[in-house]
Amino acid sequence: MKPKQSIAGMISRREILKLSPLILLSGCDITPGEKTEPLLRTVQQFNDWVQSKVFDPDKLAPEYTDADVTPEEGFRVNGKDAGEPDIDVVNWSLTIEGLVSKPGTYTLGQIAHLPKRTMNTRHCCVEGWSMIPQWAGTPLREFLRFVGADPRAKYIEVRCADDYFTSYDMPSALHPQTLLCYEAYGKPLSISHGAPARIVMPVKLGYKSAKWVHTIILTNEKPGGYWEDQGYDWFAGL
Ligand SMILES: Nc1nc2c(c(=O)[nH]1)N[C@H]1C(S)=C(S)[C@@H](COP(=O)(O)O)O[C@H]1N2
Ligand SMILES: [Mo]
Repeated sequence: MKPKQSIAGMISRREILKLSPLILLSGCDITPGEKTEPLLRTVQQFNDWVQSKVFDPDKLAPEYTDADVTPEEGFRVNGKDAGEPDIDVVNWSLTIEGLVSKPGTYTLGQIAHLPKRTMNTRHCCVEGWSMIPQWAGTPLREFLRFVGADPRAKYIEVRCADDYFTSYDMPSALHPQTLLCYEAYGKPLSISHGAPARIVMPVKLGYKSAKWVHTIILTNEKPGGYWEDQGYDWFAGL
């Protein structure tokens, strides 16, 4: 990915990220333990804060032509578990809770009636590989408007059928390319890729694109995530 300019426009974002806890730990020769936990948290919070300042809500991730799309055989599956959770695609519904005026459950039919966006964007896994699938779904912001989400809520948490979870800052959730995705390659999402609906967020690392989403919660208290709680970057912007 192309390095973004920092606030000052003088040092690249990568350099800011060099302030990551591991480097700091080795540099200061502190062994991880109970005492370093608050330090790690402080550095992570600083890192999230910097990234949220650098984030431009109007800047789109690159979109590619159909000729650039990764052939379907190359549409890789990845996840914390080897298999897939049991999903009842037919009776599935999405629950929305927290700071919304119309909390409750919503069917895939209702979601599919909202405006649809198709996009060829790159999915970047933190493990060092990427691909360009063709995604389609409703922009998450359309769904959030539909359910009367409070735009002043600071965070959004998503929970998944495999007990995975992650969370986002509101500006990233409202980004035009953040999808509540239910199709890939012009077909309903397969179970292995997160059917019936997942998040796709090309402005963030792949672990933010949660599969098998069943609940969305709007909150002002910063939630964590499956990988984030193990020390992975919370903001995870590209
Ligand atoms: N529910 C759930 N979502 C998840 C994961 C997971 O383990 N569980 N793994 C993440 C990671 S690390 C990646 S790279 C992508 C992989 O999506 P794909 O299988 O469609 O390629 O899903 C993300 N979303
Ligand atoms: Mo990933």
